[in-house]
Amino acid sequence: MIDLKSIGAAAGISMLLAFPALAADHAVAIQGMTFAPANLTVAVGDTVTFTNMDGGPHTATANDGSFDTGRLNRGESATVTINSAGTFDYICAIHPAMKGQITAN
Ligand SMILES: [Cu+2]
Repeated sequence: MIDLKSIGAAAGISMLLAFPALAADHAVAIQGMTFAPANLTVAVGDTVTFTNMDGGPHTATANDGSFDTGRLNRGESATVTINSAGTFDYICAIHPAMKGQITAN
């Protein structure tokens, strides 16, 4: 595992200028048959990590197919990357009444 913070600190400010902004990771919990937060705004290139806190399995599956965690059992996580701008509605493929939305700018 490379520690980017350590590299940046060692190399000084010029290193920071050479790197594009680092993508952020956003956490979404799946708990009580809901996505929390259900609405999330991210930057293009950011990642979203979904963690299933429920006893039963869930997914986070974009309606347009742009991302899909696949089946997450209890305690499992999956990270997806949001590669384009737009508004992405998603559901749990196992429980389609569960809905969430990610907006990427
Ligand atoms: Cu579900």
